[in-house]
Amino acid sequence: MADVDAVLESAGLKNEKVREYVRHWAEITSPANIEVVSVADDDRLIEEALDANEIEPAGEGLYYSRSYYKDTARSEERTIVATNNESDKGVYNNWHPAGEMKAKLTGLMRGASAGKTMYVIPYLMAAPGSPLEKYAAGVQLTDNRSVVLHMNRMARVHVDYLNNLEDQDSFVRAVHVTGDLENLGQGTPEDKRYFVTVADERTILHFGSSYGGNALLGKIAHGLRQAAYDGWASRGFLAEQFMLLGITDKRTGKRYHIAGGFPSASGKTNLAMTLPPDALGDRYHVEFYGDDITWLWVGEDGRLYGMNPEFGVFGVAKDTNEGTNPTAIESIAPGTKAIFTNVAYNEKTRAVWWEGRTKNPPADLDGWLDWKGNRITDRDAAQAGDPWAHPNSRFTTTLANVPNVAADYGDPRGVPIDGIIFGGRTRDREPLIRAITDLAEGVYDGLTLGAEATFAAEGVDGQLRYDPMSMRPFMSYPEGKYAAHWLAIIGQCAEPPIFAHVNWFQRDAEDGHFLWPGYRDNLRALLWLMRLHEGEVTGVPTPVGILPAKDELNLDGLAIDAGDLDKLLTIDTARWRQEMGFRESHLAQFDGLPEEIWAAHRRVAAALEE
Ligand code: OXD
Ligand code: MN
Repeated sequence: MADVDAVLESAGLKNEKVREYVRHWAEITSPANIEVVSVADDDRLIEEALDANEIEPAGEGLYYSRSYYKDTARSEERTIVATNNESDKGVYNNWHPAGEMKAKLTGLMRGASAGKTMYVIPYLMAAPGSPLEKYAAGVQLTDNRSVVLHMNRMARVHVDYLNNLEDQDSFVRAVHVTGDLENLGQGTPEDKRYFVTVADERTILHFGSSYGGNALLGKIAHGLRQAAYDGWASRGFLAEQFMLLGITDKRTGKRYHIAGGFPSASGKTNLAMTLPPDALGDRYHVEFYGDDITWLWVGEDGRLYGMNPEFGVFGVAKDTNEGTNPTAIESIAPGTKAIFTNVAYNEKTRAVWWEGRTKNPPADLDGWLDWKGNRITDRDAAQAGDPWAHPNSRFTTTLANVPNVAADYGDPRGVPIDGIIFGGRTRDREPLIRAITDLAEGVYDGLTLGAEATFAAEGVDGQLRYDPMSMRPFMSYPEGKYAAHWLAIIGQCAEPPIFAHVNWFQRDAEDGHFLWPGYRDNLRALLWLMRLHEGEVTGVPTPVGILPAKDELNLDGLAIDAGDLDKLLTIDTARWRQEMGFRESHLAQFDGLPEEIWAAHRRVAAALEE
């Protein structure tokens, strides 16, 4: 093995605590080489990855990668939050003792990088100078070059972030070892994969995957699980799986910022990157800040501030096209250095394609390979309908490539948050938008967020798969304490944000058509929310929140059936009463849920009975 100290010295890595950590894990994982990387190495690493056939060219300045076919998604069952204190055990965090997990992972990682290069990735999950900077530094070790290429796009990567730390020891230790992917028993009782965050030691140990959702540790484990734990342990901030966007009213000059959580497949990335509908484009400018993570804290002026700790977007490709998300399409145009993963790829033309990219797949099948690398022309009749791309195929691009990225997206002060929204995919019951002005009721609404089970096997008809605040896969401490922490942080705000629940997916009970056009028109609901917050409209009170009066929604340029609009703006009380029963059992799982949350639940239930 290389002389670790000589390598770190020549890379300018001066932080002695980081050096100790690299030495420690290099001894365990036994790589053949060690290399410290920064974003400046990206072009060289791309060339090396192309030469090694780890990635393929996908047009000018675009790249294609394929992960092992059993390694294509985050694995929630194999993901664990460990600590040294059993009272950290919650419902969703899959808690295990730290000692047991560290021993297990050390065993699995021992010698497991033999013959490979260990890349040292010093990163920052914040804009430098952020008030949360001390929670943002990390060093990921990985034996996978493609993971480095992704981290270069998703985080700020440079040794200086670690050299310049005020407390040289305050960085997240994030170790990623790919393992022998073909022999890990993915999804079987012998599954050897472990994705562990040892939250009270700020150490992340992920073994057995090279897919982004398990392997980009800055994003998935640090940005959410570790940061949520740090935010609670310090009583200082919240880290949530939220998008963040800005709206400027060009007429009044006012700017608004809205953050929000949506369970997967509920349109979070499309909303984050939205543009105004054409008819409102002259008046409103919509800016993108982030599509997946927001850290939130209270500023000295008593306002809630938010920032996206990421540097890029790891977006779901499926159904992304010029109609659903034109800004995403521009962000992966030639020259952006975007990387596509597990989409379909044409080995002759270097084109990529995924379901929903165009209405029909390319007509000329010559050269097309599906996400597993199999020729489309070799498919037999039974395979003819199989998707070309994996449903969880992705594009990875930097924030700066998104055409409507906010000019101040890198401002370390973050942006003041005016609204927090929650939204699931719900075919009935949930109106287009209902605003909530009471803090406990807003937090209660977030805790009961859910999306419909997509098919019968996943759940009872009409019952949601609850995903509190869209953090179910990232919960790192008990839900009761999580709720109390939310109440405490937002409770400190002198000017608290308004809450709202949105639903773009309500359908007609008879013929199933979507009642609301969705996509860019969703801005209309958010504009109403901001007007309500400003006291410009009053809305219509209901037991579950304030709904827009019909004439308060800006419908300029939108042709919508009057009957559909009525349904979008009313409450189905009987259906809501049924929902309250499901909510009660959901919340009852959580130990120590604050009385304010139960009181909010009882208030809503009582109002529905009136
Ligand atoms: C996720 C992601 O898996 O953002 O949630 O990639
Ligand atoms: Mn996510």
